[in-house]
Amino acid sequence: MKTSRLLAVSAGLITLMSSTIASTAMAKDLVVGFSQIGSESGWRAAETSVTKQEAEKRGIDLKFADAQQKQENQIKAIRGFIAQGVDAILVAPVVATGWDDVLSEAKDANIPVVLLDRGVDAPEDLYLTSVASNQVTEGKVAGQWLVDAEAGADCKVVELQGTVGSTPAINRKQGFEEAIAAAPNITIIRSQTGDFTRSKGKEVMEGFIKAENGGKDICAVYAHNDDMAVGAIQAIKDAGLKPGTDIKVVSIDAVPDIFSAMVAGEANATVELTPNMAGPAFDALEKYLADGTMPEKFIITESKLYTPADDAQGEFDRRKGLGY
Ligand code: GYE
Repeated sequence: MKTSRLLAVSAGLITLMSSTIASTAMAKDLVVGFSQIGSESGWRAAETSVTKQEAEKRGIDLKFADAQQKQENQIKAIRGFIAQGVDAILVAPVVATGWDDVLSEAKDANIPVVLLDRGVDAPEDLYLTSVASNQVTEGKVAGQWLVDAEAGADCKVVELQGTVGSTPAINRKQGFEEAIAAAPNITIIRSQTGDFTRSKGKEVMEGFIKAENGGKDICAVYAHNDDMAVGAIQAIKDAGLKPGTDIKVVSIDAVPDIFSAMVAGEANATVELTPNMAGPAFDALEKYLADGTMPEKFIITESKLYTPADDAQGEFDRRKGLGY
């Protein structure tokens, strides 16, 4: 307390009141860097737009960096944010490994990092909190839906995995396998990555169909996200089969496009994950930066199953209304 209280350079000449300085400091916007993965899916696009809206609502100055799917770009962006001296960093980590160094650099610079929607294989003290769904649960909810839908009938499943090495791909596979372990009638006959994109989902599904008697031996497709499911639906139609009936379609995300597919009778089930990961992340950051309140290490969002019986048209409209 000090110079800021009252600065008198020479009596009566220049006086700066501390209150002016204090209110200027209070009004300073939080500056938050956000290293986003890219725009591989409809869910990702929704998360980006919700994050921007949330920042704007709270007067947060968001520095946005699109990594175009590459971890090296994310690491560069994070180093850039550290160099700029941002107040905090959000990162949606494309893959699980390889983060220790850059997260340690942020920690040494005293900049809290919040993980959004995917996890990392790194010591927990390198980030403030992680806001994500329980992806094993998501896989289980999807698998349990199929177990119930197929009740005892033989069912051969093909699986479209997410990005190799990402936590949602690893965990959604595990959860689904755990759910169907109790149902010997359900087996996964093929599994390959479609990188969470619509185009790769379609391409890989075409290969599965070719390899499995023109698709006639496939009972269901399990896609780790809705975009790959939408691609698979196209491949099934191109093969002259009916998605939703000849081949059941179950996926994860609950984006508007999967609800249109449900309305058309072409998709059977999806598990919702909210694109609003930034809301809880900013809540945690604002408290932490104000008075040091430590958030929970893992903030887990809900995983809810939707089927066409849940007013698919209404769910589509509701999401569109939110700007997804
Ligand atoms: O499900 C998928 C996306 O990381 C949980 O990434 C997220 C996943 C989401 O591209 O659509």
